[in-house]
Amino acid sequence: MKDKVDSSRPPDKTMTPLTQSPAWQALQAHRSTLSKQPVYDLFRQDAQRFEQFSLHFDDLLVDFSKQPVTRETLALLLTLARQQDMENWITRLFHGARVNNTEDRAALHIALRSKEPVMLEGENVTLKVNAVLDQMAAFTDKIRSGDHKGYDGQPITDIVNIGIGGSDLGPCMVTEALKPYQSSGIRPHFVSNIDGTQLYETLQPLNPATTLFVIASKTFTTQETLTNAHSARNWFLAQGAQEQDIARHFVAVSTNRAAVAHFGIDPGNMFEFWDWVGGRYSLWSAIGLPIALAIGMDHFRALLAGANAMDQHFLNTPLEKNIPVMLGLIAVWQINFLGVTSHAVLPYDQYLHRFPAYLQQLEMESNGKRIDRNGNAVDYATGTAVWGEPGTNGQHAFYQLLHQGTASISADFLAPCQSQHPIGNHHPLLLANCFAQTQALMCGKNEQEVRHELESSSVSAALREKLIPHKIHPGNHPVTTMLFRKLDPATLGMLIALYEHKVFVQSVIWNINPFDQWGVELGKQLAGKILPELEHDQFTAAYDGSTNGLINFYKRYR
Ligand code: G6Q
Repeated sequence: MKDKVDSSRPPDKTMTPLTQSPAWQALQAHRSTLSKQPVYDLFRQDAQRFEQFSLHFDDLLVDFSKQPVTRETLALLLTLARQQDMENWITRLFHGARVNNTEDRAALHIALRSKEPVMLEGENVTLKVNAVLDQMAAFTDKIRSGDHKGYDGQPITDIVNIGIGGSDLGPCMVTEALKPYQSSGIRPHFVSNIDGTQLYETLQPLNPATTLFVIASKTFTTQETLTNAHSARNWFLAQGAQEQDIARHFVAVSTNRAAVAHFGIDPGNMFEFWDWVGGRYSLWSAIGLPIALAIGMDHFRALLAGANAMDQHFLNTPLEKNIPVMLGLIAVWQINFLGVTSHAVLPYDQYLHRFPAYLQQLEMESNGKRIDRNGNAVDYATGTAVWGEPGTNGQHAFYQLLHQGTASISADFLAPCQSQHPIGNHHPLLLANCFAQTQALMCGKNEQEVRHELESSSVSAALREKLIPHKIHPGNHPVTTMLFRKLDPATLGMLIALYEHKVFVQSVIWNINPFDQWGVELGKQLAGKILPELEHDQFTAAYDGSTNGLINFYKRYR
């Protein structure tokens, strides 16, 4: 068994500098005083609590007044942030320092949406960024206007993005979220899974003569993507297209020009990005090509502008008014001091239905680390499981666990004030549910309230006493609510950048590198080792007992 991380254990000489530090210890002591106070009581004590514990930026409101925090908690968290040199880390991120220390490179996604020149080791990378944006604009215009014709002279009607992880989740989430902005009639599709079922189901209704494939892979070596890309090409040729038609129907997005050429795509049909763009931070780069093809370049640039506005807020706002900083610090409070192990993302906007999956990667791949920047094991939690579904669906499924389960779960509720489709009273009903859930999670329902409710019902006295414990809701769950005017490209860009920076803030507190992903690399190696074993019919005894058993069962029944 691996050592368990326990942030609540008493001080001893094996503790890391972080958990030994005065700021951490002060928060530890503060926790024991606060845990007895229900959050709704804090509203009674402080009439200004909502104003004091919420932040505005443009048309975005972030309300963390329902979080179990006091002014003292925030002051102690800000002391922790200063102790961990937060301002300096933010500056280093924006100035192209090699913050990704294990891969010895910068993480300069902010340059992809910057209006000002961004320097990386003496080079103005904004020039390269703008050149690729111009290339994307020209191509997008040709496809959307119908000027680019497929091999039989018809315009393109369908785009299939083939990529996985960071080369799929961001573009797919944004394309879904901004569906109302898709005006050209071009239909986007996303294939990520190596399971042939996804490729089959996607291609089956498509006409190869009007389909454009975007092969998206930073490395252009990823097994899933290359396998899907080869099969897509075989399908394309098997349907009657010729080798020379590939140039009109396949483009690549990558950092690896040689591998793109080797696959058979003319590097002239390649959209470049760079090693200082991490996969899960890449939707702003050429990896966003399917977004631009779906919604047009003006909307794509509005998405970038929204992200840039949040970047400027993050870089220039004092820590106590800085939304990503405050949300990151509150997450640290929940995870390291309140024992939260799981985080629900609950968008009350159907267009955000892929947002939880996107954030799952952003948060869990970035901060799912157990070794700090100095190579030492941590003795504190560095993240939670992230999951979620759009409201109100989740209310009829897993919210029960949030309200009355034993697990300690935090939640972000997100909702637009304006619906893209204001049908009847759907939107007020949707938001009534959103507000009611955040209220119930904070206030709960105590014994007195349950008793009162049952007394005014027809339930017998005997049954009433039996039911009371089952109907009590403890409340005091850590909830943040984000409201915004409407889910438009700029607002979405702002929201995504907010979460990117929140994840970075947490990593600074935890002294970990959020920009590498050695666990993902391990997965890429392992499948390659087993594959040769599946290419013959002899039973194997080469692995552990379970793995042998699984392989041999498969061989028997395939
Ligand atoms: C993201 C990760 C990972 C990556 C995929 C696809 O930050 O590194 O999700 O995006 O493994 O990699 P390629 O783009 O290189 O195919």
